[in-house]
Amino acid sequence: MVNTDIVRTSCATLQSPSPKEEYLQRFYHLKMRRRSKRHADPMKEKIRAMQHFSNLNKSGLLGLKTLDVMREARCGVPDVENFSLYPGRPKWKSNTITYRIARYTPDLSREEVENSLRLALKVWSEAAALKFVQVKHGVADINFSFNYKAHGDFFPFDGPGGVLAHAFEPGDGIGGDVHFDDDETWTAGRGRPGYNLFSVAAHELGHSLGLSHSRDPTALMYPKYKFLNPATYKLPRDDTLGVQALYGKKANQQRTLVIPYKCDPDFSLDAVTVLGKEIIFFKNSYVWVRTNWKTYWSRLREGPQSVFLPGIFSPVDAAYDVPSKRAVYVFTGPKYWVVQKLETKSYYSSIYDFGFPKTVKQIDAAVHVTEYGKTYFFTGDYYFSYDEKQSAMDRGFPRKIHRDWPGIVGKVDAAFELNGHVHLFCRSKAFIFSHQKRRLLHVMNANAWFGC
Ligand code: 2NI
Ligand code: ZN
Ligand code: CA
Ligand code: ZN
Repeated sequence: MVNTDIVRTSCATLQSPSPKEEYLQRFYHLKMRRRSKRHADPMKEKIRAMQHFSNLNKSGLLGLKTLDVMREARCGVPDVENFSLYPGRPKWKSNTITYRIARYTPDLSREEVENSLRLALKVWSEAAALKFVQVKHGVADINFSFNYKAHGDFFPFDGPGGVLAHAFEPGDGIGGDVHFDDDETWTAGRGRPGYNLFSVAAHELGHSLGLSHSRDPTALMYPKYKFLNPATYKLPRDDTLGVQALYGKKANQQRTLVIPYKCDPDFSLDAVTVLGKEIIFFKNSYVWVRTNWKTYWSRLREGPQSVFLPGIFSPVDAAYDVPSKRAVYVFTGPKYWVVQKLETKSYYSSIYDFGFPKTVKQIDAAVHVTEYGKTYFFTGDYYFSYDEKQSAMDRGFPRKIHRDWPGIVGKVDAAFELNGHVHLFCRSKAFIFSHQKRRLLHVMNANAWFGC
């Protein structure tokens, strides 16, 4: 949620350093979130978001560099990613979501309100694995209501114009609810003065589902009103990617899972990572897991990737873990996910956070070498060295892979480290290097780990 008057401001220079809160409120929607115990320090979170956007170290603390950026001349449009989710990725636990129309507007008939809202819901349920069920009594996840001025939350409406509506991110109580400003004139068609209810409701529902504003001007979640024709409107690509990141694709859009045949002589991998005592192997959204019980390796466990990494639907390109950060980084295309504790909290961001040039579109393989605190990223014929402590790329990179990793021809599919040995997977082979000696020790079949 954001005030339209903020969005409408044109570029302006902040001359004297304004109070920090004001800056964060203005550009990072500080205060605009539902009050919740989970997000104990909204200020810190907003500082992090701002640091993320400005490519600063995401400490959540106000350092000199951060303060400098805040003082810089800038435009009145909030910084938002193309599509963007709320911090902590709040979402509904079930893909079936209930809604209720709690208060109607005198501007339209009940039928017009219900039709407009139903069509707005359909925009989202056609784009992702979601189902909406209307309830007429009792508790619903999403409550729609028309209100004016102060109406019981901390965001009073402002009379005609300005803010048209607002909505709360998924959660209990007021979470997910959509409020329309009844000082506006609501319409069910076009032409007449006023705002089209379908268009505003479709946008607000994005917030109710867990999407915040997008900076893609063609997106529904772009914070500028436009009339949308309910008969022909289809959710734009940016918003579709956003809602699918939370709820997955509709069943008929999912690729049917083909379990790769692990003992195929041509078997290759997409990604491998170590996680605590386990090694996780990825191929076509399917995983195999081996556990090390000090003296022996457990029997192989396997299953669809979504069982191990809920919410990550795309095939994994690369993955690595940093034991000191208790985190696994999972790469799919230009995005990466940080998985903090398997099954629980994970969030994602852009690979350009790491400092990759824009020519890099995806990562082929990644491995963290604990002893040196370095992570190597392989992409095409090149590799990068990233310093986890400094959160920065090392100088002198990228370098050609074959110059430093003798024996490797072409790209690396997957990589992991175990007991000081770096394993690089290329097509059907695994190359094992001594990291210290920078020497190739031996080569084996990629599926040797599977007992083939
Ligand atoms: C704009 C402003 C608004 C509510 C909805 C919109 C909107 C944005 C994009 C489309 C349609 C409607 C499209 N396509 O209310 C003003 C408060 N703001 C800025 C919000 O974003 N509320 O969610
Ligand atoms: Zn909005
Ligand atoms: Ca208003
Ligand atoms: Zn409200």
